[in-house]
Amino acid sequence: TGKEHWPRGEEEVWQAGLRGVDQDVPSITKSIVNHVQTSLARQAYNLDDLGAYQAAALSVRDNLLVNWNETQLNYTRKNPKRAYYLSLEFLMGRTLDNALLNLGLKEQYRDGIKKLGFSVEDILDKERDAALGNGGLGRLAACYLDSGSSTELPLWGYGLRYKYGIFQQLISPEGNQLEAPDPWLDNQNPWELPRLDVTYEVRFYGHAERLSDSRGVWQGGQEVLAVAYDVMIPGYGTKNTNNLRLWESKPKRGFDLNSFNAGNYEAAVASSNSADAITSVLYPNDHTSFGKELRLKQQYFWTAASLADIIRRFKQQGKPLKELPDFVAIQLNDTHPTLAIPELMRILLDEEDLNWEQAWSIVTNVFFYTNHTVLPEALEKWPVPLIEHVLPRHLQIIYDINLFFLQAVERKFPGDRDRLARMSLIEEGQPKQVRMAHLAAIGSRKVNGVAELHSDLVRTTILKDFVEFEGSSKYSNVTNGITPRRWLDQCNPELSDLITKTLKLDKVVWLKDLTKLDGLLEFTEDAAFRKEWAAIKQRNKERLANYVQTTLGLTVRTDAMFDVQIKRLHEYKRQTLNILGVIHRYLTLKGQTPEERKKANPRVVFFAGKAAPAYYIAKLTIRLIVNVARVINADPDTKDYLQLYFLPDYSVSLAEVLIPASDISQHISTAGTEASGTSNMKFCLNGGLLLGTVDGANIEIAEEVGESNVFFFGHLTPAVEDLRYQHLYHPVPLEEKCPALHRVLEQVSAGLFDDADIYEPLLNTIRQNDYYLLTDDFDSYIAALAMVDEAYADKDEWTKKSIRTTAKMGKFSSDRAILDYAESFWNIEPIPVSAKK
Ligand code: HBZ
Repeated sequence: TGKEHWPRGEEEVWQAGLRGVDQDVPSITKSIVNHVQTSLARQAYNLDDLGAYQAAALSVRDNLLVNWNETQLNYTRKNPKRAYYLSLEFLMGRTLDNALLNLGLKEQYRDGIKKLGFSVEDILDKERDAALGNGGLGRLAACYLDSGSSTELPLWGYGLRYKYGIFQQLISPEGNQLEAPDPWLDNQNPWELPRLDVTYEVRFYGHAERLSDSRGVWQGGQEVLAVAYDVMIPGYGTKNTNNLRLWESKPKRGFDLNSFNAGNYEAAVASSNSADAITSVLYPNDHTSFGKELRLKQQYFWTAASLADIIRRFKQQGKPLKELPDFVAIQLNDTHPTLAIPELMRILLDEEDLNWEQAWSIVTNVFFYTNHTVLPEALEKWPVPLIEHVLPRHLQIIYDINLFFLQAVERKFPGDRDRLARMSLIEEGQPKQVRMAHLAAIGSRKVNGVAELHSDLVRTTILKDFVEFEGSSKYSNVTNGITPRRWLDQCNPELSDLITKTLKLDKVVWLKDLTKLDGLLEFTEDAAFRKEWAAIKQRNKERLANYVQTTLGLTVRTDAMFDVQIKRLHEYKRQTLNILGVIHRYLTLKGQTPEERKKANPRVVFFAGKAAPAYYIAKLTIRLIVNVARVINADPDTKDYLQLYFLPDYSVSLAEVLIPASDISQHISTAGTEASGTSNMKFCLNGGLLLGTVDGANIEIAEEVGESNVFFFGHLTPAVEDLRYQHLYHPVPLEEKCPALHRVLEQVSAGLFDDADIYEPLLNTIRQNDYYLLTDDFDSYIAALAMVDEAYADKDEWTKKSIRTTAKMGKFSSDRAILDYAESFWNIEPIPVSAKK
């Protein structure tokens, strides 16, 4: 009857009070003005761009909430199986522009904002990035949420509401990276809805007792409150608007009343502070695991609150817990949420009274684990004594899981003690450590890597024993994807319009079925189309040059090739190879006569990226880039042919300016080290060509766009192990092995760019064991750069390559990736909000 949803009052009165989504300019301006008047308590005469941004954002949020409410009500009515994406990072960037595009209200808002005396571009620029992530892993989570809503899947995200996101990067005059806090919430955040009534208590420390073989009880210690903040995730071209629930920690009220009563006010306040501390800051380390207690508390706090919320929602249906896997799928984004596995066991055993087999069968059908790296130093391990101290009951459960698991391994491989030691959840040592990837793998229904090569490496290296034990069907691949809404339509509106016009399709159609881009292929031979295509690239280069001019006061020439490498600074990503290549080019130019130089292809090289604050070698690489830039940009002999910029404080918003402006981008990790890479996809989608190694998703991009449209170089994955062995046991002096690189290092050592000696620790990583194979790949890298120059010399042919590249990027939409997770892993279906039941 529908009546059950109107439990009180008169339905008509309720209906009359409900608002819909604003559609026309007058309702939009009215809503903005209302927010200026009441939410901001300001007036037309004293409203600045920031105020206008806030009022516009609040009005957009009202519209999002209409759809969000309808979506959630629809889910509650239909009770479908739902999926939850647990990620410690969501690198969302800005929201306003994206929300307008997804709602299809960009033009109406542009007009309305203009009528109010503001420009939409100016106010979009007032928004701070929500930078709750380090890099690829966090941005992937954000793309997946966009795709989940756009494909109408019942998919929620769960994460933490960090008070401070990734640090702000400053560059000192000497070229050193400095870190400043990112107080992104200081101007209020219109995109979140505090749910102060949705709270859970999360326990730490205390003591655990065993009550029987499998049951236990955990008491005492400290209890902290988790408070929900909801962020609306609008789909593109649909009303479906999913939820991202972020938890904030706060002290449980009255929790330390004893201290207050005893007159110990300060101690009581101090322990309150420690509850707040849990969600105060995002850890800025990618690809390292280093056992900090506060990080462990973040992980448990978030998984415990999220699971409690998921189970409460499931229980509202009144179904028995054994049906949990029929209604809930939980994706673990890397091992960071792995404590969810023992936590769900604890709930089922200790609170719900299930036996071990029942509980383990539920757990292993609910969880799915995505691995994002095979680098040994990045695999998470937690010291046993630390877990014992913070989560004593969970340690007991982990030991029990391990016991049953190793017994099963022993049955299949009797007497193979080495295998047991390799597979154990516990690594022997001082102290013993829990191997989180092993726990995630055995506790999950499926395990996947993020590109074909990477998933193969997962199966054949880090989880080889597990594949042998459990069979290979559990170990799978889902190649990453990116959302074409943000990474084409939003960041490159002119190209998006040209594509729409050329394909003669509604843009909603191709943005939701990106393989439609294929239709551009037939226009590669159309000279007028190529001209428009190239002109858009040129204007995007000018937009970037403008940005550099206004933010850094530097003048970038826009008639040169734009060569871009933007990503976290890491030895495996080999920014060092790139900067040494730049120096090589500089030295070559310096050695030429002015006449010879005129033949050079002018190049502007851009770097951007942050280094983990304690990663000394990565910070030294930044310093080298900055100082090389200082010298070569000032050199009158070469500055017409080579310019170099390090753009500080890389972010999602800066990426949106850089990516559409690139002619060539570099993805040059040592083969076998970059799990996938996703910026490679973004550049290619925007018609930038790729210079890279045969690694990660570069391989699949080349399969799609054709090897003639990418520039590959370097050794292949199977050679890497041997080469490293050679370095250790049969080293060849650098001047023999790679004279060109030797010459470059000599110049750096001699102090051509900075104080002599300052870069010795960095250069020694290459001279000594050269783990990332720069000495093996340098010559082929330089050769590949020369091929790029040669290809770029024929502008028209280059434009054809650019068009062909964009045309063949359909596979890399995150819609394809999320639908693959939905169908092959989660077994969930689209639940369109518009369709009546
Ligand atoms: O995940 C990246 C991979 O390096 C990249 O190849 C892949 O495309 C991307 C998405 O699958 N991994 C990360 O970005 N990892 C982190 O940022 C990270 C953060 C905290 C950690 C460990 C890793 O504790």
